[in-house]
Amino acid sequence: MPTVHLLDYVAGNIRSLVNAINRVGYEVEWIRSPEDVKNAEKLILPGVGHFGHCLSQLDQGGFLEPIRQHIEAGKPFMGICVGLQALFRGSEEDTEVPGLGLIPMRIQKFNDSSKSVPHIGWNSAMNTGDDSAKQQSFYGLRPISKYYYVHSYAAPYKPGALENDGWSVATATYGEEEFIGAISRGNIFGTQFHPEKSGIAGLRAIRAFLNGDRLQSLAPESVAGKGEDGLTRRVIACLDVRTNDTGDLVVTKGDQYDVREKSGVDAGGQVRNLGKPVDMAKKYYEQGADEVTFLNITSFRNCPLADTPMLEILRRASETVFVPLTIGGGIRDTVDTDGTEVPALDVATMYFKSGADKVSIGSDAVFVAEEYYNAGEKLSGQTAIETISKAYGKQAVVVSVDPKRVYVDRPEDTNHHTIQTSYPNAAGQRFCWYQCTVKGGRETRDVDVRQLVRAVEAMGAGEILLNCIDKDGSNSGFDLELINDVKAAIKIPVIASSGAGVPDHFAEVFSKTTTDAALGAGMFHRGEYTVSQVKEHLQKERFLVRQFEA
Ligand code: 1PR
Repeated sequence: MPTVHLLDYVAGNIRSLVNAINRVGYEVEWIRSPEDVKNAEKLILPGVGHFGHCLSQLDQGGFLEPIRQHIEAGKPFMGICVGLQALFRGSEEDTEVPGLGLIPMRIQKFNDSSKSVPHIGWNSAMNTGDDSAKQQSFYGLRPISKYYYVHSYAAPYKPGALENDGWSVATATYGEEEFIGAISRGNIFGTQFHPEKSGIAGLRAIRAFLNGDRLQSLAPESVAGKGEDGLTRRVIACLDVRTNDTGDLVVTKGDQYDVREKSGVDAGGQVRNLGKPVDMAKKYYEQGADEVTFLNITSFRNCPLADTPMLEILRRASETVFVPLTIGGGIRDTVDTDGTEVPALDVATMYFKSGADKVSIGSDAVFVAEEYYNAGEKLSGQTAIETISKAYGKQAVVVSVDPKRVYVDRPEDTNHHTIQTSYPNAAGQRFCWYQCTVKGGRETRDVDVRQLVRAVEAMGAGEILLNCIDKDGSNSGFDLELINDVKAAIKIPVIASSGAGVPDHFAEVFSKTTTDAALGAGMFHRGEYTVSQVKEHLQKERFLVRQFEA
């Protein structure tokens, strides 16, 4: 197998990039010292987290100058995400830390006054320039394809500025802002998106870079059928995973979080077994799921952390699933079976190294939100959310919320934020608040969902996975009132979850709320609908979705 060199300094999910490189027929050799850069022919610089952190790490490790020399020598270089940003002069994210300065522009933060930031999801990389430039693609990028982005900072696009300097540029639009999605000149290729997480379209870009296929003519139908720019609606498949009564790790699914069978041969308390986690993740990827989430809904108390079965599930899933993987359950400060105290950051690191792109924090987020308010809304800097977000970037930290409705006669009857609901309870009460729960809904806490999401946003969470215990497994559609209430309270993206039963529920949640993504579980696991059917329906209803490329 031919080789490519990969810099080993980064935190984050490097495993998926290695898997993607292997998939297109190359082997990875690690760069562990600045000396190794000299031996590299093709070099990839991945980057996650903060611009300043990445660039300072590279600088302190003595890598910056060898990288500059590699590029100046005309050898193939690819920068991914912060790896692309490193090519610029600097970034608003850390004004003190300089970039490589090959591009005399600065990276800027997205404007969050009218849209969620970070920008998370599938967006375009469309060639700029005149009509003849648009007939060509660089490194296999296609106008009809979508690519996975996750970032708060980007290079704003200024027409002609880079093209006049010999660069090929592909852009994407987020809200009112057009930014650089990919650039290339001579031996340099940079992508703001993550090609290793962008399905077949991303693998095509990696293959083209490694094979040295810089420019290709686009097929006429690709040019004519130029895709629609902008962020797509994300459809996520969720796998609740736990050990069943015979000790096997299975995908299960509850009704209002109760996962035991109530009818059929297993009636009387067996855990519902809906399939094997890795096989099901692959199936949903092949159906066009934009992300796959695994929730470990029970903790593996008797198992040393390093052998947690979820790690193996992630390792195996990331070999075949080239879209983002989220893992939730048990992300908190932990005591291992031998008595060793393991901070949440180390637990998360194990998951990232095994192929996770994001970790999802449930119960621990509620406990730390309580402490945050008790301390007068002061950050401690020590919570799992803060430490993981600081090390890996906020896009890597999801907070999973498990709220349920508490009805009251009047808003004055509670200290919590209430909504007037169109769905009164049996007693006719027309107001409710959403109470946060922990331990898979087993225990309620004196925190409402608004308090929770505001606290975790302040701590550096990048996204909210918004479940709803009342709706879970009901097939009656999402809780639109809850979603609108949460969306109005925060800037970070929200994933609507719980209640999807038919494809039209996805169309409904996207038209009646401003949710950023929607998640389904039971309807997919029971084989009632496929992810592709949901996407076809969304497309029919004129929502922009990512087409699955075979
Ligand atoms: O508290 O950090 O260890 O995390 C535990 C995680 O496990 C949390 O994210 C919590 O939501 C989840 N969890 C715990 N118990 C259950 C359970 O079901 N008994 N599952 C559970 C949560 C809810 C969704 C589900 C949607 C969609 N599952 O993930 O997939 O409701 O379902 P539907 O489309 O079929 O309606 P920690």
